[in-house]
Amino acid sequence: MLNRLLLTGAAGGLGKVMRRELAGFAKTLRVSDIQGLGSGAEHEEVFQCDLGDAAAVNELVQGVDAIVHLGGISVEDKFEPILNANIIGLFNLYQAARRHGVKRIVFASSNHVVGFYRQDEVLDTEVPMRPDTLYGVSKGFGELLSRMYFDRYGIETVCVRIGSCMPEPKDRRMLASYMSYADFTELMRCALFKPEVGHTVIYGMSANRDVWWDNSKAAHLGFTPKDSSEPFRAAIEQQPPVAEDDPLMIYQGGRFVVAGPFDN
Ligand code: NAI
Ligand code: 15L
Repeated sequence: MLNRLLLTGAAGGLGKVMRRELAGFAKTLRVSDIQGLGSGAEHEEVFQCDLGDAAAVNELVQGVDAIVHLGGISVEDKFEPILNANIIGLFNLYQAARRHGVKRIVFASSNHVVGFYRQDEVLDTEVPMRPDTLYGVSKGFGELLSRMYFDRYGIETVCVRIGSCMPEPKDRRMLASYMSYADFTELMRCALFKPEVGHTVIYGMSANRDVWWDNSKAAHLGFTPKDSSEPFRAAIEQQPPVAEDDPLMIYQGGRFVVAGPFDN
């Protein structure tokens, strides 16, 4: 068990679930977000701050053993908020981790770093990135930044290219990209407690029937998903048909490949 674990993005969809699930991983769970998080349970410390605020992030990271970093912009957006949260914010986090001797971070990357690959391709974790959005580019930055902090300072990071981690898959594409909360929690356990992880990239998916991603190069994490999108297939196949040329059915990133806004 860790002494103190920091969870960022704790007010988000996945963060709310992890706030509950990670409680057993550390004596103290420090939870953070730019949004309010309530007063906090007995085992929690609550820090509300903007990841773009370097001084606040420095204070946030002080005294923690490890970080599960879910905070940031989680879909396509204008460049400014992505720059603040996902690029400057991530730099602030790693700088603080270096200063305070944090040894391990789990970084919520995204399948959108490879969103322009087609759905009939199977990708391992070393294929060239083909981001589908500015959002995807920012996650690619995070993977590179964490690599540099490992090579220079020995801070270990597991970058999880999360597929679609939500209560259930919402459309045909997510039958391949779905990851259950239980499988995500198990991946967090592997990523936080395996003795050595170095710098590892892994796709975050359940044991789905249709597979776009090959995690063999991350086998040392010992992660075995148990759930699958199959129980949801029948309901999803009842949805209205999707046109063959709809990006939802062509690209791994689905409709993110056409998501705006590029307004300047
Ligand atoms: P979410 O959008 O629900 O949660 C993100 C949280 O980050 C929010 O609570 C938000 O307030 C916080 N945040 C945004 N800007 C911030 C800032 N400047 N400072 C501090 N906090 C800030 O996203 P979700 O679904 O919970 O995802 C969590 C992480 O996992 C995100 O980094 C997302 O990119 C990544 N991810 C999630 C996937 C999923 O299927 N849920 C798929 C791929 C990646
Ligand atoms: C992501 O990166 C997003 O954060 C999430 O909201 C989902 O849309 C997911 O990817 C996806 O590709 O389904």
